[in-house]
Amino acid sequence: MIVLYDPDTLLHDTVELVGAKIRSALESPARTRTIVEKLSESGEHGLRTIQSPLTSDDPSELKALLSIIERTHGREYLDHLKNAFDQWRAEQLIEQHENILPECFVYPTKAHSDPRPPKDLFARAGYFAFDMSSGIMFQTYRSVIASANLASESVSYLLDFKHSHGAPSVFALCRPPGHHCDGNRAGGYCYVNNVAVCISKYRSLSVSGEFARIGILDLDFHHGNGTQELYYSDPQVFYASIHGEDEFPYYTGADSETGAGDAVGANLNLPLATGSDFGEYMKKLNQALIALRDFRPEFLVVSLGFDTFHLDPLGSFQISTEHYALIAAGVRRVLADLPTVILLEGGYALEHLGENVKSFLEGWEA
Ligand code: SP5
Ligand code: ZN
Repeated sequence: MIVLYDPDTLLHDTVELVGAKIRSALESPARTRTIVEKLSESGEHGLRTIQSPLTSDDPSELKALLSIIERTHGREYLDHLKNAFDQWRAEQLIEQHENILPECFVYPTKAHSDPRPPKDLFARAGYFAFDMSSGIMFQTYRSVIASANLASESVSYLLDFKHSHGAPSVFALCRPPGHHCDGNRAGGYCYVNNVAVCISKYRSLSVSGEFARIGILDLDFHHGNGTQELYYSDPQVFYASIHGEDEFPYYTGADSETGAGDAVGANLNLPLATGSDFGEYMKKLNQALIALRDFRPEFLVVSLGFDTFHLDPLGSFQISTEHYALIAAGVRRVLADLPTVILLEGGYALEHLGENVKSFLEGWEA
């Protein structure tokens, strides 16, 4: 398996609120560092380092990536991610390692159905976010672009058998993750939806283009509200998710959410109760896999979170390191040889994250 990594993804390093205290976010650069260390140790996992188009001498690379990202995300939103920190710095003297967190969230009113982004920087941060876990620090945009580029490049590798040696799967060490954000809102540590980047890139490169049937399997502990939102009315994209019930992001993820319009039936939520064990998890996984197989996709994106691990600080499932190999093998058994991009989402048990990733990759390749 080819594993793609970009050191620029280590630059974003933000904070979150726990109670009334600010602490370093659990979604930290150390996550990717420990995975890279683990995979380098064993050597057999085809780790490749990619250069971000933001640091490339060729400006057309960045332009091409932005045109892919802009199929999903609004330009005003992207400009906010890019410029907010520098605007703050221009207004007042601030420390390099400060963070912009939202002051006021946008909400529906009887007077305005389409509120505009406020001028005030911190109010605008609330307009373009749905929670407080998506701070903007001075290097956030660089990592967001590097992360999206890994997603985009993984599709290029997949479609280029010269690189992939005929093995139709690529794993991208994306960071920050993506599945919680939609077109105009950051949240849950996510800023650009990397699954959407993969899908737009696939549509731009593949022979079937806009007609491609695409499956998404979301295995993060949290429901991928952003990804669901983006494809909820799209009959060409099937979204299946297994996640904790009544957990973050709280307002989506019920099994009654089945899609809209022509896409009714192309959205499958499989919530699992707090504390669910591997046996219960595998029942839901098999349901998701059969639904995906029956949809007959030509391309699969896996949103892979390791916050399903029994020791994860944000999860509650009872999944162990060895189970990840069985989960991966289960996916391969039902969806054998389907060209697949796997994107890293959550997973916060730092001491075990490397071995959990390794276990998944071994199960995938077995
Ligand atoms: C990508 C990803 O995994 N994002 C997760 C973001 C979760 N942020 C909210 C964490 C709130 C934890 N509150 C504890 C309640 C446990 N029931
Ligand atoms: Zn998660």
